Formats: sequence, structure tokens, C-alpha cells
Amino acid sequence: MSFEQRTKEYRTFLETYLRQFYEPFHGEPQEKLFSAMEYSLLGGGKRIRGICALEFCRMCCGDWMKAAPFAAAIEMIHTYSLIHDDLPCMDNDDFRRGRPTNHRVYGEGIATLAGDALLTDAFLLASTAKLPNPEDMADAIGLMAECAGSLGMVGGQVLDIMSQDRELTEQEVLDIQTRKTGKLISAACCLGVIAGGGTPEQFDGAAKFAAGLGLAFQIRDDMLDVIGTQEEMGKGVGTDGEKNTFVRLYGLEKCEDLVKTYTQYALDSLHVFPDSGFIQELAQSLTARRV
Ligand code: GRG
Repeated sequence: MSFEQRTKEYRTFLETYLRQFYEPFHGEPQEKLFSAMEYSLLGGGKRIRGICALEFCRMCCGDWMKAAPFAAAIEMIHTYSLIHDDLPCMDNDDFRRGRPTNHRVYGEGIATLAGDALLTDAFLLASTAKLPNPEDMADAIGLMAECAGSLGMVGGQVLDIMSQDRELTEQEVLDIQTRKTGKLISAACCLGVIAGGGTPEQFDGAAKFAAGLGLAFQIRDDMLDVIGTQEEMGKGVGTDGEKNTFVRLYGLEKCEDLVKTYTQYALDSLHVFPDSGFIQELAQSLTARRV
């Protein structure tokens, strides 16, 4: 199967799976909430995190379907973070994935609650995974919480907000972005390994891969805020302004080199996986992404 075919298969699967998860919820009186959640959850996106979870599971055991509840749950957590990140109290953005942001359509109150519900429902969905070993199940849920919460993504966002009125050191920027963007990508890859019954070496390999990919991904994201267009990105560009971005720290040219360096670091950690062609191609494709 070609890279494009497998990517399409994973994306289509994730979207159907997420739609089906929410189908039985309809008919409840809080319909507006489901409408707001589905508006963002099923409204596009590259599904990189979900794809990583499915592919790492496939690389460990051949059956990527075993990681489905975790892959979908991580996409729900990612979507919640985008809804909250766009709110007036955060970045105050009007467009995301080519459409008006959630709060622009549903109002701030419902958008905030849609994010809260997506985060919480993610754990409900993950709890439906049928891992044979209860300890693996506990590890998986714990990892999701750790990577998304105060030690991970939310912690990174707080450090970012707190540092906006001063210039950061290189190490501080790396630390913030590792938490803010890297931790959820790391959860996705490592959950794939847990679901696929991978070895401890494969778990470490997935964590190292994700650390490299997460930084490369965020550096490219910072570059796209400068070199991308609103048409390509589906969201406002040039909005990073005075933020402590990698572009501000290093300039565009060095950022381009760093994307390659961190991607190579990610690729070098894949030797513990016998069949890593697809994930290699995914990592390479993200170095030049325009969206
Ligand atoms: C709790 C109020 C409150 C807010 C929390 C957790 C949080 C806000 C923000 C998390 C930080 C965040 C949004 C990081 C963005 C990381 C990033 C590069 C997002 C874009 O990811 P893509 O390109 O998006 O994968 P698509 O649209 O393709 O899914």
C-alpha cells in the first residue's frame, strides 16, 4: 500500500470511528453541545497524532485496529486544545481549519464546554480499549493524563503565557514546546506501542521519535506563521507577533536546518521497529508541510 493510500485509510477510519462514538449521544437534550463538539472534531485536520498511534501499534503487532480507542481519544484531546487555544482569553483567533473558530459559531461559553467535554470524553473512549493486561490499560490511561495535563500540554501552555513579556533562553523555549506540542505527540506514539504489546525498547524508541518529531513539527509551525498564507493554513498567519517562537529565537534559515536535524533524530530512533517505512515517510513529509 502506498504512503498516500495508508494515510487516507487511517484518516477515513479515524473520522468514521469518532462519528460513530458520538452517534448514540444524539437525542440527549444538550444537542447544542454535541453540535459544537462535532463541528471541531469532524471539521478537518491532518490527524497526525491519531495516525501515529495507529501506525506505532501496527509496527508492533500488525493489527493497528487495537489502538483505535487511543488514537481517537488523542485526536479528541488535540481538538479540545485547539478550541481553547482559539478562545478570546487565549489567542483570540477567528479561523481554524478553514472555518470560523468554535467560539465564533457557538459563543464562548459553549466553546469552552465543548473543549471540556472533548477532553473528558476522550478518557471515556480510551476506557473502552480492550487491552488484555489490566496493567497496560492503567499505564495507557495514566500516560494520556500525564501528557495532556499540568505536567504536559497544559503545563506548557501556562509556561508560554507566563513568559510572554520576556525573552526566553533556547533551553526554556525547547522545554515549553516539548510540553505544549511534543507531549501529546509522544502520548500518541507510546499509546500505539502499549496497545500493540511492544517491547520496552520499542516504547523508548517511540518516545524518542516523538520528541524529535514534536520539536520539528513545532518549529515548522512557527515558520508557517511567517511564510504560510491564510488560504493554505486555514487560519490566521502572522499572529505570533511578540511570542517566544523558534523563528524569533533562531531566524527562518536556522529553523529550516533545525527541522531537518530534529527529524533526523526522530528517524534514528526507529531502528527498533522492523517495518518503519510509512512512519519515516510521514516524518519526512512534515518537514516541508504548508498546512
Ligand atoms: C485550558 C483554557 C485552556 C486552554 C488550554 C491546552 C491548550 C489550551 C493549548 C495547547 C497548546 C496548543 C494548542 C498547541 C498547539 C500545537 C499545534 C502545533 C497545533 C496544530 O496542530 P496540527 O497542525 O493541527 O496537527 P490540525 O488542524 O492539522 O489537527
